[in-house]
Amino acid sequence: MHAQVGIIGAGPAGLFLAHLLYREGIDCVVLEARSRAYVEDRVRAGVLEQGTVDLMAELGLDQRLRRECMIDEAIDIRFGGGKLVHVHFPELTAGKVVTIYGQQEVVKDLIAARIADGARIEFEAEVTGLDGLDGDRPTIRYRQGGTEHTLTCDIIAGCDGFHGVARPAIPDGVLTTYDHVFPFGWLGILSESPPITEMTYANHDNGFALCSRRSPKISRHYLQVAADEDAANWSDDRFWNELHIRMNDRDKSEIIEGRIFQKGVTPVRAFVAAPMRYGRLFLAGDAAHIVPPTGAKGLNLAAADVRVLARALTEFFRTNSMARLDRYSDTCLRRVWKVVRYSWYMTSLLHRFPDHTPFERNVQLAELDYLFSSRAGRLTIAENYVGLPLEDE
Ligand code: FAS
Ligand code: PHB
Repeated sequence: MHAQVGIIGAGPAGLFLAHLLYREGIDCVVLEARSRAYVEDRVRAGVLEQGTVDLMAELGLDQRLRRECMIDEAIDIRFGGGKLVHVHFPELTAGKVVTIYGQQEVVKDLIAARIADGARIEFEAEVTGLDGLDGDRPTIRYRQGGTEHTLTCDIIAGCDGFHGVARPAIPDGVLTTYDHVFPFGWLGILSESPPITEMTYANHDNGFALCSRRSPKISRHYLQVAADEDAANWSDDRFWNELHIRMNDRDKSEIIEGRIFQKGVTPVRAFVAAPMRYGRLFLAGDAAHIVPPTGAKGLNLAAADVRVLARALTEFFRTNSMARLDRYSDTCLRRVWKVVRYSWYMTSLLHRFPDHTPFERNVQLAELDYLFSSRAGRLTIAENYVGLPLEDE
């Protein structure tokens, strides 16, 4: 089998790229290790920047999103036993907002459209190896239905996430990796309960908490836990009681509890691999970088990467010029590092660090107090939260 572009992974990066290339008449195949049901049920991100919503609209895939999404105009940050920083996006960013629409819903919409287009997407097709990356005819080896297959390509897009095979296929000595593992994790739940008014973060002596949402009837809440925490150690009651405490809702008058139907621990980590390219292999999304979930940026950064990659691939297939492809990694990494910085800042601001000295704890609380009293400080958070402008690559 041959394709102009072989895309490894049917997550947001791979699926957005497939649609962008299809729109330009570029032949691509998506190879996904898991089943369709598995990838569509995977609960992850929930906050979409305007740029990501615009991408769904450009692709003509935003109908359900428009019907079912929620619009968030602000976040609240609670700290110091009763203080609250309110960051109002439209006031600070000339009208910008963020959109709440679960990553699994984005994936469902993108997969359904890909299949409706009759475009090639192979599920339960696990890529086992990449060859000839430094030539002009790289190949992808994959296993599907108990049979080994080979796909020859002009270009390979490694959109296979942090644990994929693309990044490891790059020879030793080529990549520089930057890794920062935070000393805690996030215990996340989905519950059948209405969310509180605002997307609300808390820096409490017991630890970080976040009250988010997926719809007017579904809440997404998180608690900071130990990095190696087992979700089984947290009964529903234990989770709710701790959330009330950390959100300064001890009388339980604000946060409404409900049936918890998903519970899991996510590591909090920042990781960058540079360059995001080797020969005919281009990395995008989590295959190249991980940002701490605090900034709600992972999915949005993946979408930004593939916008740049699709534009470069379109130039390549139309003119045979590799100029944009040669700039791909540098262009993406400029945005990646700014998003890593912002996500690191929000993580450092909002979590309790086990090894913090009293001095460091007071500096952290002073930062929150500064935001409480500084419009400029709140503007910094707002302009990053809604999404930095896409550079003209
Ligand atoms: P993905 O990991 O989504 O997709 C990669 C795909 O490649 C997967 O479907 C995988 O099955 C497939 N694959 C892997 N190896 C393969 C192989 N050998 N062959 C074929 N296919 C292969 N981000 C936020 O912004 N907010 C959040 O709250 C948030 N929560 C998260 C919670 C969890 C548990 C995790 C793991 C991540 C979370 N993220 C969050 C980040 C997440 O949203 C990612 O940034 C986003 O999924 C990135 O998309 P992709 O780069 O497409 O990678
Ligand atoms: C989420 O709803 O998953 C979410 C919201 C805000 C964040 C992180 C995650 O900062």
